[in-house]
Amino acid sequence: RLLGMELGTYIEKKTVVKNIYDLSESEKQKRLEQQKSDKWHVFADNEVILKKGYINKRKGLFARKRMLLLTTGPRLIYIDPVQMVKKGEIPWSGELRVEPKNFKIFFVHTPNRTYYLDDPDGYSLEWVDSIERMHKLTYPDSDTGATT
Ligand code: 4IP
Repeated sequence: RLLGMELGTYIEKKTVVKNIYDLSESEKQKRLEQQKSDKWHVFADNEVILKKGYINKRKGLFARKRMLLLTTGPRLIYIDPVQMVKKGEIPWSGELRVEPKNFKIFFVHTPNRTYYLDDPDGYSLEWVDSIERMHKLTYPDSDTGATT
């Protein structure tokens, strides 16, 4: 009985989380209005920020600390938090695939490049989950979205 209740709560939570990403136009406008006070809003190109956080992006020998934004669109935008300038974007496509390595490290595979990212706080699985959800919403017929 307890297990049944837990399962019910779990399914309910999953549904709620899905709705957060599948925003209606009016919800989007409301969220955008609230977001204007967010210092990262200017980088989001008038899209709703669904998830944000500091990650280290490795390229070659070195890793750079960046603020990563997942927005409706969907887009994955990374910003230099010291200079406060946008450094780039991870390109979205049906072929984008996200792969967790451990609690800190995750990869975002795109046709031309694999992005090596690490979340120093150890929430890599949240990133993987969020990106996969957005991928499934945007490319419902794609079967390459998940490796988990
Ligand atoms: C840079 O290394 C940074 O990692 C850049 O990241 C990266 O660009 C560069 O790769 C790489 O050479 P150094 O800072 O040690 O020179 P960022 O743009 O976040 O600053 P991207 O954006 O592509 O990861 P190249 O190959 O893009 O130049």
